[in-house]
Parts: sequence; structure tokens; C-alpha cells
Amino acid sequence: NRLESELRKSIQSKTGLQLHFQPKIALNPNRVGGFEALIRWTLENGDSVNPEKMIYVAEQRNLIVPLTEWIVDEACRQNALWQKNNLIKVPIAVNFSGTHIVREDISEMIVSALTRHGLKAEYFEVEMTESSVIDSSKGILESLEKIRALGMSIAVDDFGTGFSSLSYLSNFPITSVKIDRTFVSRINQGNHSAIVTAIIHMSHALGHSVVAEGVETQDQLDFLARENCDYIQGFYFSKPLLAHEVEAFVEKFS
Ligand code: G
Ligand code: G
Ligand code: MN
Ligand code: NA
Repeated sequence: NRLESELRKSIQSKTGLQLHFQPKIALNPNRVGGFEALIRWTLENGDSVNPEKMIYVAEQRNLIVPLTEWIVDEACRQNALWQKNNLIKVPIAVNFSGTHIVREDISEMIVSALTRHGLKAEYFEVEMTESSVIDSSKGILESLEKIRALGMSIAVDDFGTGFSSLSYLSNFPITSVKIDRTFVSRINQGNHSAIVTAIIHMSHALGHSVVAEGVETQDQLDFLARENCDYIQGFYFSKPLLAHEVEAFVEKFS
């Protein structure tokens, strides 16, 4: 498989891999509340590979661990650099694939990256999809408890699409819920907005903060602000940015 060998090569040589960073905006007063790191991969011939496809290949070919190690290291390096340059001090979120979390305890890998770059745990957030929590073994729960005990945050990504039981919202040591963008995109279509409102109320009642994903319009923003959504992510404020674009965004925003 060509993609597999190209990916193996990219991970080994650390070439063609790049992180983009999408801001999360905290509301009232509006400010940059965090970033999500998103992987981008460019082949030697200049073609870029769809991230979902890349993650799928990495999962299938036993490359998800070394790939995620690189992503975590790079995210910590970049966030530590922003702090050192007095640009901004907010958490950076990294996406973890379900197949990775079920296979191994990710806490040690994260801690070693934090240590290497002198980044405090409170500036790191783990994002995992709702569906990855479904086949939750005792092992995952212990690993997540460790991560929380160290002071990191844990977000449930794509919330509302995973068909999982709601009980994990109170059983798992999570700190925030990210409303999937399919719900956000339907906000102004009658009763669909009721789902968004219900997710926000339920999450707050359980002590979790709420992030709305895929916010693209003023109407969506106004609705979410009225419903006390805590953070907004989406093209309305910013697409995923290159590191040097983050500097300009932060300065323009504050
Ligand atoms: O960034 P984009 O919308 O193209 O991402 C597409 C999908 O790939 C999203 O579901 C996102 O969560 C996932 N993704 C992006 N970057 C990473 C990453 O670094 N690790 C994992 N596991 N998934 C990622
Ligand atoms: O599943 P996850 O939330 O990690 O996916 C993140 C992906 O969502 C990113 O790759 C990003 O490109 C995409 N994304 C971010 N904001 C928006 C938006 O406002 N609209 C749409 N359609 N996609 C978005
Ligand atoms: Mn995500
Ligand atoms: Na998501």
C-alpha cells in the first residue's frame, strides 16, 4: 500500500506533516479561549491527503501511535512557544483516535511531551469522539482519570452523533462537550435548535463546558450566545490557521 509506506516515511523523517490550529472563541467578553490542532499531510509530489483518510490508514497500519506522538509533541512545542513569546496562554487540544485510546494508556506519552517542552498540563486538552468512548473498557477510564488528575482537560468531540449511552457524560472524567456541527448547521430549522439547547443545558447541569463546532453564521452565533454556549469554533471566527497566522489572529482579536 503506497499511502502506508509514504506515511511511514513521513513520520520517520518528520517531513510533509504539519499542524493547523483552529481557534475556539470564549463568549462574553469574546476572547481566544483555546486552539484545536488539526493534522495536515502533503505527499512528496505535492498532493495533500484528506485527514480522515490519513487517520484511517494510520489506524489500519499500526501507525496511529507514532503519528499521534508526533502530533502531541508538535502541539506542545507550539503552545510552549506561544507562551514563551507572550502571545497567548490557552490550552491546545489534540484529537485522539478511538482505536488508539482503547489500545494503550496515552497519559505517559502526553506527560513526556509536556515535560520536554515545559508546558503545564492545564494547557493541554484531549479530544476524543463520542464513539470512541462506546467500547469503553476499564482501561480507558483509568487512563482518562489519570489525565484529569494531572490537570488536563478532556473534551467529547462530535457529540450527538455517536449513538452512545448518555451515562458516560456523568461517569467519565470529561470537562467539555463539543456539539457536532450537523446540529449547529440546523439551528435555524425549527425544532432542530431544541437539540442544541438541550445539549447545552444537560452539559451545564453536569458541570461541563460546551463548545459549538462548525459555527458559520451570525444567526448561529446569536442563538448559541443566547443559550449560554461557552465556546464557539468554526469558520465564522476562523478556519484552521498556520502557526504564523495564529499570531496575527490573536493580535487582531484582542
Ligand atoms: O481538519 P479536518 O476537518 O479536515 O479533519 C477531518 C477529521 O479528521 C476530523 O474528524 C478531525 O477530528 C480528524 N482529525 C484532524 N486532525 C486529527 C488528528 O491530529 N488526529 C486525529 N485522530 N484525528 C484528526
Ligand atoms: O471532528 P473534528 O471536530 O475534529 O473536525 C474538525 C474539522 O472541522 C476541521 O478539519 C475543520 O476543517 C472542520 N471545520 C471547522 N470549522 C468548520 C466550519 O465552520 N464549517 C465546516 N463545514 N467545517 C469546519
Ligand atoms: Mn476535534
Ligand atoms: Na468534531
